[in-house]
Amino acid sequence: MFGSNNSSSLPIDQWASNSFRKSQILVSSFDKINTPNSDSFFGSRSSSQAEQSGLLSANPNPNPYLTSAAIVPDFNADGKTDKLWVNTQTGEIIVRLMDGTRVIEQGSLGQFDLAAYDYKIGEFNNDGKTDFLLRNKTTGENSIVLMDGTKVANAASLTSVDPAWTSQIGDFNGDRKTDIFWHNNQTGENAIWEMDGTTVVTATVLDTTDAALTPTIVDFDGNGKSDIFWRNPTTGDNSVWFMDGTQKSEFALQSQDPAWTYSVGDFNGDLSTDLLWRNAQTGENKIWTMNGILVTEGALGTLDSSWTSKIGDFNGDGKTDIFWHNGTTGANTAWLMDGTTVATEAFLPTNNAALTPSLGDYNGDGKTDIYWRDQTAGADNIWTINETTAVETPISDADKLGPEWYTF
Ligand SMILES: [Ca+2]
Ligand SMILES: [Ca+2]
Ligand SMILES: [Ca+2]
Ligand SMILES: [Ca+2]
Repeated sequence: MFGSNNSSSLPIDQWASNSFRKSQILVSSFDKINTPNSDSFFGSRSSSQAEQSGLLSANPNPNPYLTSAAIVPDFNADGKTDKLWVNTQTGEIIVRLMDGTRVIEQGSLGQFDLAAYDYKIGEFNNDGKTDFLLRNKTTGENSIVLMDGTKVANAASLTSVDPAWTSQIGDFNGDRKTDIFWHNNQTGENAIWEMDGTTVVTATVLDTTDAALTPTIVDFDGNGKSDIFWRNPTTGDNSVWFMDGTQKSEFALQSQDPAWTYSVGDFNGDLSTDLLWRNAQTGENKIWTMNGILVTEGALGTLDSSWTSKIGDFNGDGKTDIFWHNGTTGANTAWLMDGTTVATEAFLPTNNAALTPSLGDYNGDGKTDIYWRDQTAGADNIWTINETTAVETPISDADKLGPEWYTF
């Protein structure tokens, strides 16, 4: 299954399904893709590697975790986060290029059977523009779609992989081209495809893990090559595979009670992935800054379960900050982080609790902004953020999208 390199040219309208079923499954699965626990985090790009590649980001933020087109959608490589929208009635997916609070261009990727299709974003050819890995979860078919602005530059089908396998993206050999990590949730089997554009360069089977373990892509040693963090959510045991291409070195990490869940960021700005732990029962939060397998733990304030977190960088210093939104009251706050401590707490305005936030740097100034989606009325607005202040600008009437459209 993993041994062949079966790329072939594939017009975009062939992999677009003609089934237009409305699907709540889509919405929930896309939500899952966008929760911090399942975000794929890349090996970071050191400045020297970036200089060597000749592809310094157009965004001034020093931390690639929030500027890499492999992680944050940027289809035209201008350093400004772009937006993906999905129509849950027709299955159409569109790309909107953003410039601050304006939509500067829009393009359609076609219509998909939303119950079957799953996507991951990545950057498979190192041109600084976000690409897609599309997977049909029903048939196991996969394809790569290389983007150039709102246009498809190239698309190719890859070898099919049985639906029991799930994909995650990383860069295991540090060549700044997204690779694919495959994990079989039923058997614990694992594999890596090292990619070059639409070509699978190598397909390597890795050791099988206990099927109870869940993998997350990280870079705990900050060497620009993705690692795999393994957690047993039942026992609380943790371990890591440090990767060098498809070669692994396995180490145990300290365990953490199963009541705690985690998301990833880089809270001290050293380009090694750190973990934000949250205990939803007690509301406790804490951070592990990672240096290889060495953990520095720091406790943060307590927030009850009506609060959910997303990561950004609101002062543009390269240290990941934490945005908290209260889904019950509409209250918002941001913790500007310095390692394991909250350097500044920004008490942001309260808004309608029904609005859904999505984070990105839409004006490309290195500081994360917040897009507020009004799913009912379509009266969306953007908060352009600078440290602890937010300036609100409504999306123009011409760019309003109806309630069947979801963004992430
Ligand atoms: Ca852009
Ligand atoms: Ca790679
Ligand atoms: Ca770090
Ligand atoms: Ca910004």
